[in-house]
Amino acid sequence: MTDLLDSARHHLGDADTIRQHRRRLEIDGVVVLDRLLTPKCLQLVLDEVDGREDDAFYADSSHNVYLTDGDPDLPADHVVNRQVVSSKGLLADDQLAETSALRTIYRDPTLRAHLAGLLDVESLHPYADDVSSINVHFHRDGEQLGWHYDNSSFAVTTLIQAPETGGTFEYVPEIRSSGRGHGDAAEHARVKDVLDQEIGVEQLGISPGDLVIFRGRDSLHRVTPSRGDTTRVLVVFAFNAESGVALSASARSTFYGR
Ligand SMILES: O=C(O)CCC(=O)C(=O)O
Ligand SMILES: [Fe+2]
Repeated sequence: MTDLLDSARHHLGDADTIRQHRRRLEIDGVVVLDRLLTPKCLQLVLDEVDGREDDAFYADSSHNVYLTDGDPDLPADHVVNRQVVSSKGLLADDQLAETSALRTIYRDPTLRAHLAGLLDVESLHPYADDVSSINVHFHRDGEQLGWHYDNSSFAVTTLIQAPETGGTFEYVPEIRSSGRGHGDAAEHARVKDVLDQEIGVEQLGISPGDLVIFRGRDSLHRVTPSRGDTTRVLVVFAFNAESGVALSASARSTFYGR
């Protein structure tokens, strides 16, 4: 077990703790292991990514909440066609050093077993491509991630550096249970209410070093615009329940620009 993680704080690998975390994920759709990354680890990651905002890929794209092309048979103001803005930048896996502290965390067998247990899958595997497994997101002043559902059934993230203000993770739990497609009329009505700010949304209070496990395929979520001179830095650790899964060429082009 790596000493970059405060494993004692969260009893990583302990069967009872895994059960508790699994239950919390089922009920809330999210589990936060606060301060799992040690201060030393956070400093190592900050040193590694310091000044690398210019190496990142900024899609500066608009998209619908489903991350699809929409439906030309529906009106432009239908939620399937309504566009939100995402402007954050990202460093892909192959832009990170082989010796990165993030790889040590990603490969740690105790953490992986803990995550597999709480996600109720047999084991977790890296992506079979050179871009997806570990990503670093930068949100500079004014940058944001618009409302969306994730393509993957779960996400594992860690905030490395918070902006001065903004950059808040907001979500609406369990807004659909299909996990795929453009949804039905009831789901469209709920999405419309979120986009029109007609219903309240949850805000996840997180600090640097917290590990977040989130079910993003059925919960609409976004990151509000960051404000100030301090860049929001967030790491996404992407896993698969099966081995050999690689990103499609079109998704690679959309999310990584190559
Ligand atoms: O930046 C975050 O906190 C969430 C990132 C996210 O939702 C995503 O990468 O799909
Ligand atoms: Fe997401």
